[in-house]
Amino acid sequence: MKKLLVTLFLTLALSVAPAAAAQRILNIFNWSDYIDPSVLEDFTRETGIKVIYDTYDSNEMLETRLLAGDTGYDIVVPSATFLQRQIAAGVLQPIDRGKLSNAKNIWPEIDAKLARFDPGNRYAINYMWYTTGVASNVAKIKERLGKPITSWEQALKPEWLKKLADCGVYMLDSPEDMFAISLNFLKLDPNSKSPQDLRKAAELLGNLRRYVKKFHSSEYINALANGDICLAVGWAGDSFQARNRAREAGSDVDIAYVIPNEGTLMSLDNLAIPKDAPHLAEAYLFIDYLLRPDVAARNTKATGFANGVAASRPLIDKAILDDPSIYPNEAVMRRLFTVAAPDQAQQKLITRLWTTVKTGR
Ligand code: N2P
Repeated sequence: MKKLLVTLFLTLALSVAPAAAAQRILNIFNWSDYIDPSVLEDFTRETGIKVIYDTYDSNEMLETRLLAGDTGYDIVVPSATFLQRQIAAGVLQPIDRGKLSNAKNIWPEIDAKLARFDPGNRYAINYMWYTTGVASNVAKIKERLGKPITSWEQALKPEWLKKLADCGVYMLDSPEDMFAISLNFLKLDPNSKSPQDLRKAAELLGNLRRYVKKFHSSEYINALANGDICLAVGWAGDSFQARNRAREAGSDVDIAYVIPNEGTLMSLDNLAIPKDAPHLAEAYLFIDYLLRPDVAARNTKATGFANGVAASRPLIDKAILDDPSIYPNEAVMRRLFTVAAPDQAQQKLITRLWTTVKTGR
């Protein structure tokens, strides 16, 4: 009898104990190289919430998961154009800013830019914003072109690019970026979705394929830092990370990032919560944590990307804050444009043209 009672007690205790001590969890799906890893550790230390952190390097990859439903993620970070489509598709849930004590730190001008994609700022909060430009190995470019990169010509014209093919060229595997900069370079509307214009851009890009070592959206950071490539059409912060990695390794590789004269695409990446997020309270806590000025400043310092928290600016190194290729000033801002999301039919054409650009088929 006594034995039975003990067994009963143990069974009961065991069935209750795990629930009482249940570990709080947060599942995050974010871009690679896009956070200071110590921010995640500190969040866990402060809240006891365990973070499971997965990464991607393309909006297409995220969107496929979101549209398939039931991602298991609590936080995702789509770029604004994709966000717009995901809101329409009903795969995200509204964010109640009243539940975020740090919502007051949100940068109003950036929030207004985001509102073009998320009317009323209902579904997302800006995380980082940035440009698409040209990162290059200063010494190798000087040697081969005789001058630094200043224009899209040097990246998008075969006469120039062929001089760099042997030292390695990467381009983003991101049709949104590549079509927008190509249309702009061709003096067409960078936002154009007309099949005729898109075909012209695809032709321009297809003619460069033979000089491009790889279309990829994250490997270029290390490839630049290691001196394996000398030019990448890439994103601002990633280019600064390449420069910093080379410096930290004590190598003599120097990486420059340029917003070409003709102007470029400005994009916004944003915190959003999938409709079926299993850990909603934890997601809110994390968004609120990222909106703390000190945390946002640390993420900018680690990634080289400008964040959406206005109140973080006094805490950011002057070298970063005063660098117009990270925090564009008025003059640079005038050369930046944003684009709208393509509809489904337009997206289909873009995807098909992009495959042809990359493979020739
Ligand atoms: C982070 C890249 C984020 C910018 N490595 C592209 N969304």
